Amino acid sequence: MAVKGLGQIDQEYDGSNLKVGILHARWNKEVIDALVEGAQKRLLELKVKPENIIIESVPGSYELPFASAAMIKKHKLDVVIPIGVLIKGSTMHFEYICDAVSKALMDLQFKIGVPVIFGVLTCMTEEQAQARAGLIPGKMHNHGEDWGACAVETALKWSPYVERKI
Ligand code: RBF
Repeated sequence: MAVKGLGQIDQEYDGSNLKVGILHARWNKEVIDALVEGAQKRLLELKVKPENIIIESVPGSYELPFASAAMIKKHKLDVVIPIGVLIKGSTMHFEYICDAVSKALMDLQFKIGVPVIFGVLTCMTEEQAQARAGLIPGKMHNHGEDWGACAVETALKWSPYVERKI
């Protein structure tokens, strides 16, 4: 039994009244595609309607915070899942982007009053990223699935705007 990870959710949530955004970066596309697919799969399992899952993209992870804010407003989302894959290179770029993006996504929730899930992998190697997207058989599961589950639970329990729609 694994100690790390999301573990069982405390109930099967019904996301049929939710509008959910998935905003993904396009850097490290193989891993991104698997994570987006995992998030989408879990949202559908938790009854989010296909027409209420809006998927858009940005070039890189650095663009995620600003575009997340715009996407929430544009589509009146209940929750957004920004998805990015950052892999350490030979310069300090990685550290600056990881730091700026994680802080901006955290801050955005308080500014905008809508939950923002942290769907950003910050990996030292390509293999770490592939493993966390479920792309290496027998290693780890697809973290995109966890982000889908987090989005539904957090929006239903905590999003201030959800009740109006039910
Ligand atoms: N974006 C990512 O989403 N993941 C990366 O691993 C990544 N690495 C980058 C490395 C360098 C040297 C540069 C210049 C950009 C990188 N970006 C990466 C793109 C970045 O998030 C952003 O799109 C650009 O810096 C333009 O604002």
